[in-house]
Order: sequence, then structure tokens, then C-alpha cells
Amino acid sequence: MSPPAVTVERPHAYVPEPKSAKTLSAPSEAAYKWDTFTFDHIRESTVSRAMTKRYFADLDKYAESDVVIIGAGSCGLSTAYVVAKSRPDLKIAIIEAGVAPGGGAWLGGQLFSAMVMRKPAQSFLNEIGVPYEEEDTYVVVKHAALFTSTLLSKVLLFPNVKLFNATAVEDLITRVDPATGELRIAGVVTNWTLVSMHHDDQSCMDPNTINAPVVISTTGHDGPFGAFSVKRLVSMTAIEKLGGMRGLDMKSAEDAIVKGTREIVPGLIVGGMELSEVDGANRMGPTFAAMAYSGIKAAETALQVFDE
Ligand code: 48N
Repeated sequence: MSPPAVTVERPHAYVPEPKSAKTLSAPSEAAYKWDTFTFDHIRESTVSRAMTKRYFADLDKYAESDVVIIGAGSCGLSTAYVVAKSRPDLKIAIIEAGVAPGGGAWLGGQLFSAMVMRKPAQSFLNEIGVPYEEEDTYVVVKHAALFTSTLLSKVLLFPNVKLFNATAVEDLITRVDPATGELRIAGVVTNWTLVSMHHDDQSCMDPNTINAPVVISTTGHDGPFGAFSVKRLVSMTAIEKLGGMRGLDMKSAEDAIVKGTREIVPGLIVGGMELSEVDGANRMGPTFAAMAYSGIKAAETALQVFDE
């Protein structure tokens, strides 16, 4: 005799019955009634509208942002966390060229998992709730992805933050003061990353824009996309030349990057490894405390603009 038909209540979220202590054996004891299990009805256009309605509402809302952060690596995400937490009234747009944010912080170094941060970086890890092993002058997060995913999730939970990933900044919005001739950065020029990568082999594909009084660039050291803003400052002759990142000197590099984080030209703050390209600072290799603390300093520098 077949079991009685199960009328599956249609709860908004399917809550499985608590699994019994014993291992699930026969389907009738399973937590799910798989033979009658079904998701709620959907139509493809509903999904499309659910995504696009929200995305285009965000594009409209963040077309005028208070702070734009270029690059969602460890420095950019740390910056975003501090700005968003300190000033929930500010609109923060993060522009990340990769589909996956996080930059180089998914591994500790040479594909090894653990991430080393020199003290006092543990206080930032405590702030965002990342556990670590304590050594004498440094701490170790068991997997770099634990740091980056935790920080990323905290940043994305802020209601005043929008991450535009798979989106590249391909230029800077500039203004020149007619009285002084001083150049100021006033926002960013964006395009889908895949478009940015193919301007040379396609007809013109014009970009989008985001206006903002403060832009914080943390695009990493030189590379296919790296050091974007500082290279653009040179090509627009806003700064004379780049110092170029120097050889690895772990001890001096991290202090230099944190202390050097600053507004390079009015409206543009540079932090993280992008800064090493400006100042000719050393690289530090597989230690990440400076990325977090450069982000904290970049955030505090930006917040001063709004405190004035
Ligand atoms: O992780 P990165 O590259 O940059 P930082 O500064 O946040 O962290 C650097 C760190 O990972 C190291 O390099 C470590 C400490 N090693 C140092 C060493 O000595 O080797 O993140 C930059 C992000 C990336 O996600 C890029 O995709 C993104 O910026 N990006 C851009 N996003 C939008 N528009 C662009 N034009 C752009 N350029 C880079």
C-alpha cells in the first residue's frame, strides 16, 4: 500500500525536519520527502527582472557616490570596512575588475594557505572576527581565504556599500580649478572588464561614470590591471613619474606602505601595493598586515574630507 500522499506545506523557506539522531536510512525516515519535494514556482523573466531591477537601481543610486574605492583586494576591502562602519550615511561604491573580489589575498604566498600578519594586526582581526594563532611578533590566520571571505562578507553586509565586480575603472573623472589650475579627481570612468580588455579589437564602446568627491585607489602593484590610477596620473601628467616597486624587504616595506598611504592628488588617495609604485617602496611579499592598515589609514584620510 503506497504511503499516504504528503501535502507539502509551502513555507516561504523550506525548513527540513530535524534529522533524527540515527543515520538516515529508508527514504520514509529521511528529513526530506524527496519524492514530493519541489521548489516554489518561478518563471525565467522573474529571475531576470529580480536581478536587473536591483542592479540598475544600484547604478542609479551610486552614480553619485561619496567614496569610490577602486580594487577590492585586502587593502580596498579594509578601507571599505572602516569607511562604511564609521559613516553609515556615506554611499560607498567599490569597483572591482575581477569577477571574484579579494585580489591577491586568497593565499598566503606561493600558493600556501596560511596568511601571516605582523602584530599589532591582530586587533583588526579581532574587530572583524577572524581567529588566528598567536606567535611572538606575528599572528597566523589558518587560511588566507578565511580572512578575505570574512572581511568581504562584513563589507557586503553594510547597507551603504555596493560592490560592482567584473567592472573596471578605465579612467578618472578630472576637474581643473580655473583659478589655480589645480587638478582634482572627481570620480571614475567604468566599463565591463571584458569590454575594457577589448577596446583595441572592437569599435568604440563608451564607458559609464560615477561621480564622487573622494576616490581611493588600491589596485595593487603593477600588472595587467595593477597600479591603474597612478599610471593614469603619469599619463595625464598629474604626477611626473612613478618610483617603481623595489625589491623585497619585508621589515621596511610594510611600515613604508602604511605611513605613505595618502592623498596623491586632490581627491585621490592611494593605498596598498599600488602605493609602492608611486614611492618606489619595497615589496613585502607574503605578509598582509600592511594591506589592512594601509586600508585603515586610507579610510581615515577619506573620512577627514567629510569631517571638514
Ligand atoms: O590584492 P591586490 O592586488 O592589491 P592590495 O594592495 O589590496 O594587496 C596587495 C597584496 O595582495 C600583495 O600584493 C601582497 C601583500 N604582496 C606583496 C608583494 O610584495 O608581492 O588587489 C587589487 C585589486 C584586484 O582585485 C584587481 O582586480 C583590482 O584591484 N583592480 C581593479 N579594479 C577595478 N579597476 C581597475 N582598473 C583595477 N585594477 C586592479
